[in-house]
Amino acid sequence: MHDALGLPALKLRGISCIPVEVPLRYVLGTSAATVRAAPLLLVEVLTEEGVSGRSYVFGYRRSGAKAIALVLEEAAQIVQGERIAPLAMAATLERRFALLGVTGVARMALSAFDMALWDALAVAAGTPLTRLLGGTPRPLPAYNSCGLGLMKPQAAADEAQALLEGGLRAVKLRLGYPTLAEDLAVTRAVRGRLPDAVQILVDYNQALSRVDALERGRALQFEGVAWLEEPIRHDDLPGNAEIARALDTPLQLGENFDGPKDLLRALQAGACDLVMPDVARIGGVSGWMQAAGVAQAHGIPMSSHLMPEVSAQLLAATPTCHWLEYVDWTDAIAAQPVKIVDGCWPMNEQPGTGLAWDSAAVERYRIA
Ligand code: SMN
Ligand code: MG
Repeated sequence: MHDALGLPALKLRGISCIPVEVPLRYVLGTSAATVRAAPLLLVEVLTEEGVSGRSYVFGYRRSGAKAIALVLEEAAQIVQGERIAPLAMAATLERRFALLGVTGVARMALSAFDMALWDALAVAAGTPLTRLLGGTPRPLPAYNSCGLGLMKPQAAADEAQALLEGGLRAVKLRLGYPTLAEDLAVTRAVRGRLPDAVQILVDYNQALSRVDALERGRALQFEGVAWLEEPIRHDDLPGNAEIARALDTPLQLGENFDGPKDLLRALQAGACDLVMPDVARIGGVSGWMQAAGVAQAHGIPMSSHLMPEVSAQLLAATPTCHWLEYVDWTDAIAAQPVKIVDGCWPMNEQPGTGLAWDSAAVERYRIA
């Protein structure tokens, strides 16, 4: 059976969830936690027609990946046998999970489900996901977000230089050292080592108080930094608005937006100049596209957070597309790791999101 667009009708048969923990090539020490290995949940939606749709999410902790799997398995049971329709399924599931609260782990589970459903539709249609969303596959400017955790200035400069492989033209530096002097020393060491044309983005992972953020932000304005990310608690919207108004450096928020409503609230509060939703928290592909409309209406550039494979498909259909956050975390399990070309994430005409795993590697890193 096909619908009016010629898309095959797909019926949900079930879901498979595999938690893995993949080693990271670059250890990432943030002001909140040190990440040495990434717990990921690999998701596959199965249909009666034999087409499958894939997604994955970063679980942050092993327990996170496993908890997301539990919720996801129950969610899939609720809509099992129904025709795949991401928006209709999201409406049903958000209602059924309303009392638990569609946030945190539950939000990530429903987002992962939505992403896999969209992948199945695009695979069945034989088209890249971005085309199904109205976009066109094209190389996307990416910044390297691997490594550059909290470390000594010299080590940071060395690592930053190595991170320009593939012609990448921007890197992300984590700050939030005990003192402003240390933040400045590391930023200057990295700035001094990289060509002027390479942008440095800095991320505090919510480490600062409002007062400290104003002081450190004012100092960093003269250090050649292209954005200041999450200086204080992400949900202190008046505080972020105050900092955004006080500084020339654009303020970036988004990885903690819980659904499109959070992006709207942040923009209505003037809390940031730039947004970078995480597809696994913003509500999957469906939530991302809704958020992209809100960002466009406010004239705000939109970047992505992690999961570059899926994010690339979405950014290519995002009117205010800005930067793709590149990480190499799935290289250890990908059937064909993606290589950056001339500073860009390459896109091709592969159907869906193009996610495909090396099954032996998945078994090697499986944690349950
Ligand atoms: C980040 C968050 C979580 C895990 C790794 C890195 C960071 C980012 O805040 O923006 O990439
Ligand atoms: Mg961040």
